[in-house]
Amino acid sequence: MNTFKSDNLFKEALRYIPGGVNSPVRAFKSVGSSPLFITKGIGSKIIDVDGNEFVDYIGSWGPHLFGHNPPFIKKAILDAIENGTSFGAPTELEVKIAKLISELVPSIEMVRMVNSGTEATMSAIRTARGYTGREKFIKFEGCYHGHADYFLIKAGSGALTLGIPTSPGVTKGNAADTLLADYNNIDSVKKLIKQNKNEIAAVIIEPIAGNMGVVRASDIFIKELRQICDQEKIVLIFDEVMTGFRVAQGGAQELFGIKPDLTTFGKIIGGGLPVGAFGGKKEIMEMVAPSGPVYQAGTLSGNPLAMAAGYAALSYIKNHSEIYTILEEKSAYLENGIKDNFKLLMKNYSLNRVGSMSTLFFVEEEVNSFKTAIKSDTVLYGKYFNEMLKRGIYLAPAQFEAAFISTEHSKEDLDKTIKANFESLSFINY
Ligand code: KE4
Repeated sequence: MNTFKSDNLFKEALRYIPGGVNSPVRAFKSVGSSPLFITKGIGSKIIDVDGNEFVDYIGSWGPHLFGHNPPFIKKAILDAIENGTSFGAPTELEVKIAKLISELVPSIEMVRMVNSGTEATMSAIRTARGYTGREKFIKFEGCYHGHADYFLIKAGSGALTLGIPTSPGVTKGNAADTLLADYNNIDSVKKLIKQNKNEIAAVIIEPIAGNMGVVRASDIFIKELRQICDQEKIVLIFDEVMTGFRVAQGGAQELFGIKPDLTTFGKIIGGGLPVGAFGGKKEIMEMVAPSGPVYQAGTLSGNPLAMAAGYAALSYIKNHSEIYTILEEKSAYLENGIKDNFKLLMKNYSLNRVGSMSTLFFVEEEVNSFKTAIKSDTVLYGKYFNEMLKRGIYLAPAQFEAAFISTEHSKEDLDKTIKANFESLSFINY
């Protein structure tokens, strides 16, 4: 595979940009190769500067539920740009998207738009602190909620991949209020609550983790978490930046049948443009300025272009709930093909999937916690990644991430992936 132009661009990028990338996980650092510079995305494919075409399972890390540059989102953006890009003033579309989100996700009585998942989660924590008057919060080891200081304590995603789950630059003061529990372990939560009675403002969780690789919380764990937060008057925050509108029309909370107090969103709600959001119970959200004292702001929050793209995406989701059946069929087909390969190769790797997000862990035991996820052989994952790339399949360049299928992934794409998976697993194991 010719990577001449990408290699040269990467050398130049390293001169001007830390690590040559604008987000660490893109650097291919943990898979031992150099990143490809992409020029175009269309449907299920991406094309790099050297003309190589790949079946894309990153989908910009989750936003592209409908594949790259779907015509209906492209049209919405082009129509919007005729009227300008941003006014710094309220627009009708912001009211419409807020209403639509609350229709699709019943726990959302009010919602505030922001510009990234990180802004959404940090604002949700601040709001929970303002609402309860308490300062501490519980997160789970291996979950990633963006890069606000107090989240970068044993975080997942790129922080875990690069071996910096607790980042330098995060002060002791900031870290002091972050309490760490074990995913899927309710006793670890009870212990922290006992030790910090009436001091905990919130519990934040990825109800289906994507940032330690895909690990689904158990129904009983989520149910007990809801019960404990009710008893202790702790704000339960579902971080659905990745799962929102991905795993179901109403997100992970629809699958669990559990209503959190606050939910954070990102990725899909921006239709490929920078958007995040946080919302939930009216009595909590009315704490947010200017209706309440908890300050939160953003120059480009709710800007017309991003709202046009996001509203087009969410409107399609509202009017075409059948896409989740289609995504499930495609994802199950791929899962079954890969598991058939495991049988042929007498390998018992762990393939975790919820809807159209999945992770292949290179460990031969069930992965249902952070402790089992990190048993995965990341060196073998790196070899697998590069073999799949040679065969035209573009996976996450990191073990502790999710792969995403879009409505545009064809049977031909999936068959090509199953074949490449067999050949790659054969090659790296022998
Ligand atoms: P952003 O600030 O990157 O928009 O969102 C942060 C975030 C919050 N919560 C969850 C559950 C998330 O998955 C994310 C971001 N996800 C990563 C992928 N694992 C973004 C990719 C990257 O960091 O470049």
